[in-house]
Amino acid sequence: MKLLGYWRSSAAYRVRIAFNLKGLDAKLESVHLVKEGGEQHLPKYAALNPQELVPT
Ligand SMILES: N[C@@H](CCC(=O)N[C@@H](CS)C(=O)NCC(=O)O)C(=O)O
Repeated sequence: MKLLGYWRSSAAYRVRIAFNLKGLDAKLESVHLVKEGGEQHLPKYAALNPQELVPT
């Protein structure tokens, strides 16, 4: 399982807390929300999450 998020994202942080409580292991991948206008708006990411928000 993969979790795409950003270290400053409270929404992604809440998912990491839930995964820990459930004992689930996820590979974390960073989506930089600021760099180059936000990697969440890149077509590659938008294809995974059309809301263009983290986490996915
Ligand atoms: N309701 C959404 C909220 C997600 C959300 O707001 N994520 C913020 C970071 S905490 C985000 O991706 N912001 C990027 C942007 O607004 O472009 C969820 O819980 O998944």
